[in-house]
Amino acid sequence: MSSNVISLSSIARGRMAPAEAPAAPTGGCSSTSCGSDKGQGDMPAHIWDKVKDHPCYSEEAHHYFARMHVAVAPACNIQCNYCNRKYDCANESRPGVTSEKLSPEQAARKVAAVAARVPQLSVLGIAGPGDSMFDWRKTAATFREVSKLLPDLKYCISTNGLALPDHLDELAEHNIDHVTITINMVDPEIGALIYPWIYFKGKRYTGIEGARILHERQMEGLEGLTSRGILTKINSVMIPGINDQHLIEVNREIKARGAFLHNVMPLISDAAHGTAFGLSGQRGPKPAELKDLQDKLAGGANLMRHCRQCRADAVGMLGEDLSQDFTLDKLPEVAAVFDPEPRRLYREVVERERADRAKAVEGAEAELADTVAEAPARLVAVCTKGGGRINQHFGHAKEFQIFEVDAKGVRFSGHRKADNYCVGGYGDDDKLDVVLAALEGIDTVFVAKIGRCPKDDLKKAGIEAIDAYPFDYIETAVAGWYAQRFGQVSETADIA
Ligand code: CLF
Ligand code: SF4
Repeated sequence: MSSNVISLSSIARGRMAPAEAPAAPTGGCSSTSCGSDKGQGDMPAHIWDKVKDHPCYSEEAHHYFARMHVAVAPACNIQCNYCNRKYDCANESRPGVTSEKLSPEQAARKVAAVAARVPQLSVLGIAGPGDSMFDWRKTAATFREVSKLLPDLKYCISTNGLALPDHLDELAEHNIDHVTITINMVDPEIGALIYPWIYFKGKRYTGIEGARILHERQMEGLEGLTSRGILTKINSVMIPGINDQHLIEVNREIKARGAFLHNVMPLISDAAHGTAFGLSGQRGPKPAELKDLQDKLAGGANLMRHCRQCRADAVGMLGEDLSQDFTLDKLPEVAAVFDPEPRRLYREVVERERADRAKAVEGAEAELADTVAEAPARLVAVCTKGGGRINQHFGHAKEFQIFEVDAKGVRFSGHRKADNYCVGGYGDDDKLDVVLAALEGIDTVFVAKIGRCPKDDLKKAGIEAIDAYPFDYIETAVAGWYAQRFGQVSETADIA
């Protein structure tokens, strides 16, 4: 292997998270698998080709590939009750962090700089901080500028859908084959509780009338995308007491109109964000409520469960953010020259790693097939920084990935954010409390390594930390552990 090949085995050994892996020295889902962790499955080849390197459209791809957003679209044509315009678009980014607004030319320079340092970069998304289609001129100009510099990126946009029907044909012209529409309702009466107003064709509409126009435009946009073969993901913000049960109907309607993926995201609500919902005390859902709803949606439109609600200027693998390394003041004045070699080499390594992991998953499933079919499903937490492996120290985990395991297999279930426990080499008791809250309802956590004190602290809280599978594939380790516990009828009798 040449010296500039990026080795995933180094990622596997936990030496670097995928997006930390340096570029080469040159400077540079049945209907299946979209959100699936099993790769292509029975997905048609032309669809797989579109999603296999997209970290949001393929759960498997998010172990290997990174996305970046450029904040070029500040204006918006609607008001959502979970948004404060001082902050980023809450549809596609968490509120509370202001982005640096960029011109299309600055955005292109930033993309070139990121691509030169992050060979995992596969997707450029425009997700605000307002609405990417209301601000269509800037969005289109950005894709135009970037395509001059980097020919191999996938393009992706996120929109509230109001302006979408006006630009359907232009999407294809710009090679944008992934579009996200945020659809929180298909019933304007519910919509009126979420959207106080919209601005459409030079006029402001409020209440049910505004919500009806938005709904009709969203459906028209979705149908237009489907008929053009553009993959569409639907984001829905789950708002307890307002649209939580209604999202089952939303899921049905979007599936009927050809949506590829449905991403149900928890409302983030805090009075400090100054949003209407935050100020009125509207709460977001608990992790268990979100999971219950997602479980009810199984069998409908395919679900995405690995969304990180990233910001409108996010850079890196999902779950990490390198945006502060690429602020305007740190960008070169002239765009970096595109060097395809590190990116090509990285993809070669990923293909080998994917094949290896697929074999490991098959082996894990075979092992689970020998376990007792009635054994209870278990949720476990995993510390990982990519590559589908248990390769992170407990103290460094800023989030836990959650997997569900039973005799049928090991399935990704979601993630839970937690402050990392270890600060400057020492555990921090306050942060341990945050970690324990994040692990609510989970009694087993897989780690590459853990100190004796936190291990004892977790034990006192009823959580077992397992460090017997460092750097193994998650599925192999979790299946091995589960098979050991539930492999014999006599053993399962006393284990809840
Ligand atoms: Fe960005 Fe969105 Fe494209 Fe992904 S994010 S525009 S589809 S490239 Fe991804 Fe981020 Fe979730 Fe969005 S994790 S908030 S789903
Ligand atoms: Fe805010 Fe986005 Fe809603 Fe516009 S569409 S109001 S920017 S959350």
